[in-house]
Amino acid sequence: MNNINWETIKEFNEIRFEYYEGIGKITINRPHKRNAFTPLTVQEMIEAMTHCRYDDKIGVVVLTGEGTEAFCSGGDQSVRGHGGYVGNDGVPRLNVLDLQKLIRSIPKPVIAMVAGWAIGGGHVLHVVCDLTIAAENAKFGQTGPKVGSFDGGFGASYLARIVGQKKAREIWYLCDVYDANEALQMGLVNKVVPTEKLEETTVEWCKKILEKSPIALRMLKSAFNAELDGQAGIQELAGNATLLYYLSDEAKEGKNAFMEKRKPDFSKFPKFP
Ligand code: S0N
Repeated sequence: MNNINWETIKEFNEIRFEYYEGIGKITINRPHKRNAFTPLTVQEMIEAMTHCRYDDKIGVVVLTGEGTEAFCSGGDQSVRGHGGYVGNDGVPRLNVLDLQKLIRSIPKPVIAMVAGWAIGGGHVLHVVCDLTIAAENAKFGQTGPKVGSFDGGFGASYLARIVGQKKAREIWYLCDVYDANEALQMGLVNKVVPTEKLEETTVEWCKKILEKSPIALRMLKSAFNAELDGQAGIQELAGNATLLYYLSDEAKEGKNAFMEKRKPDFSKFPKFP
């Protein structure tokens, strides 16, 4: 029984943004287009994801699509113009790349809750999430070489880290569709559940995560990222180390000494082996 009462955090045009017991849920709300995203959809997701980052009540984020037909079918081909996806301002852009980076850098776990199609840029969105829970009806794949595009960033390299080089090349070169169990076998999703249990299971997973230490989760996410993200990944991990250091008496002694116009005394702090 699904008796989860989501409360609206903020009204948007192309997404829904809701809250329930520590969980922020972002739902692409364009089911008539199989939840394809426009520049506005992405801009709204970036705003919601940024809210999740700064809202202390939110410990985990769920990204999903409205209905059971699709999680997301990628960029809305009807607004793809000369040089990107064209928004109401007439400017072509590919702002989904900013969203991908935000999903990876927000220091809270992001779970993709996938029913139906996760295809093209919509597939990459679930790939960059920390975890994916799939309904039995979920279908996964890339379409780029069929529709005149490709994602050579996380959509290629991070996908290859997840499923291996051979499989990632197969996914992109053949543009085949994989069902939920095939996705599970290749490590592309964490769990497959009956479609009617998808939200219930996702909330159960969120609750288990919410019981855990937020700083441990934060450090782990940045550690997983650092392994792949080079200098930017090290910066993220190091930023978290700095956060922890700021919390220590040793770091506070440096700041206090400066403010009190005296020499800092670090002699009492241990020099760990
Ligand atoms: C999703 C599919 C497989 C669903 O098939 P189904 O269930 O048979 O439904 P349809 O009748 O086909 O669709 C229902 C209605 O929805 C519209 N629609 C579906 N997907 C899109 C879409 N992506 N854009 C616009 N409209 C869409 C249909 O047209 C239909 O509308 P009506 O009823 O009016 O006819 C199937 O629909 C499908 O294959 N969709 C296209 C999937 C696709 O190719 N997506 C785009 C892939 N490219 C990107 O996502 C690029 C963006 C990107 O992320 C990126 C990132 C970094 C670097 C590069 C890129 C890049 O690739 O450019």
